[in-house]
Amino acid sequence: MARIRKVLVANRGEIAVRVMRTCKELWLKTVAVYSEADRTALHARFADEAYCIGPAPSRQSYLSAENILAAAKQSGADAIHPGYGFLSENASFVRACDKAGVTFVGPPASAMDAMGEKTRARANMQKAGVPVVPGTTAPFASADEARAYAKQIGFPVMLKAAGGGGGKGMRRIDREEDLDAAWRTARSEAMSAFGNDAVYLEKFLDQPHHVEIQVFADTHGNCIHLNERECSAQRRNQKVVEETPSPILTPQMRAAMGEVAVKAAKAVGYVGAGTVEFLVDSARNFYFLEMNTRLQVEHPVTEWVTGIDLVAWQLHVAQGGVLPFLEPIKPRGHSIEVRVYAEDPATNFMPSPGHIVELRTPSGPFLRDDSGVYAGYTVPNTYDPMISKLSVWAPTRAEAIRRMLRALDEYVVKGITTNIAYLKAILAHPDFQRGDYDTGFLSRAHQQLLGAEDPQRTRLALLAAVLRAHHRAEQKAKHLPPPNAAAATSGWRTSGRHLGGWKRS
Ligand code: MV4
Repeated sequence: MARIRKVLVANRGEIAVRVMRTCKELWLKTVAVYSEADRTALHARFADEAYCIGPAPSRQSYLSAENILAAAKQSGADAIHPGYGFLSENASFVRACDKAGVTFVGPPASAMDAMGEKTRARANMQKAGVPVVPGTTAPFASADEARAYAKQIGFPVMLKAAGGGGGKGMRRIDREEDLDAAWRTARSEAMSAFGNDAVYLEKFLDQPHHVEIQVFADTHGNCIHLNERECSAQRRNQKVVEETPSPILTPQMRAAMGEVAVKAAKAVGYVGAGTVEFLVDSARNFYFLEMNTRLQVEHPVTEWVTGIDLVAWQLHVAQGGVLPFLEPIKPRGHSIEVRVYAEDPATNFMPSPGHIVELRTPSGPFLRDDSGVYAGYTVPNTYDPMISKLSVWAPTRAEAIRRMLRALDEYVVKGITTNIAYLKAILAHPDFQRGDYDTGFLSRAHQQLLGAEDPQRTRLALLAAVLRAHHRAEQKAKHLPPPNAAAATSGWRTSGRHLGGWKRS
């Protein structure tokens, strides 16, 4: 494999900036691609060169293999790093890169094919002796076939899309009479999410833990694991807080899951950074769920406890490099990551794009803020509203929680609404502090977490009420009708956002 000199990062936001940082440290030239909505985006400014690859919609820009490869050709980039999301797990994009003679920094297309179709992945894992969640390894031809199988393994069951993971098109079915409706909705959701309406069944595991193992393989047959990440703090199948080590893993479980994850990666000829996801049930049995054939959003927590720059390893392996460490790495300390979103928990987490008037990000000992935004930037409403990831390291879990709370206290974003207060409430919650939480935690604690007062918002709400009362009194004095009653009580006004904040379109 040829030596890489210039990397095109086919992504946007925090991950594009993060990948470029490692490229710069390795003396590699960097190329950004951006859509018309991202003209002022940080990643476009950060790179040595930047190319517009199309209009705002992802399908016409970040998901356009043709436009991305045209930018690679025009810039003379000899490698493409896909980040996560977009084309990062798209086997036909890998084949297009191979054909264009551009190194794809990631696994071969064959490994993506083996793991991308979830029933095939499960069949491959069963063959490799990897324990999978009890269920089928082929899609059903009809609802009747699904019904017969569900009655055989017993309700509740989980109907899932064979075309892709992440919870899209997933439906829990508790009773036989619910199956037909679930069958229809799951298939239509799967079709719109993956262009494939095939569905299969698994036995439903009640409020499992979601624990994943980082694996890394080179092109010389070496494959190791870099321990686990606990990802059970999820809302609507979206990870919110991740940590390593997992509070529920024993050393024996860690060794067993690591060995199984390496077996899974080797079984599909994996190369590069990958993540094997497991569900862990209440009896602490673990089952293969799916494999993500990309670098994950939450990779920084693994970097903190191992001291490894995973993107540097990706670039090293993409040029035929041998894995630098072949014996298992002994991670040290504890790391936690939180995802900071431009969304408003008070309005059911509606995205809150808009102009960032003021931004003060946390800093200090053993803290990292992977951000895709800056003061003065306008967060577009076209893409995922995650604006940054905050991660910390400390010798113990308790110290890591304390450090993260200190960091979140420092984090000031004005002009848009974020989930920072919600994140603080999670870290301060007794169940989280005890390390006793599963995938049902955030929904069980939902009201408590939203209710946690954020002093800043309280002050703004009080100010809003005073201003409104003053305005009413003025209107009355002038014998004018009171302000529009509806507007005065609409949801967003009490959030204080109307005080120079962003107006909802
Ligand atoms: C499951 C499950 C329980 N039983 N499958 C979530 C998305 C994808 N990663 C698979 N997921 C799950 N699959 C069976 N058979 C529980 C999850 C799950 C989850 C489900 C609902 C809400 C949040 C969740 C977080 C992690 C895992």
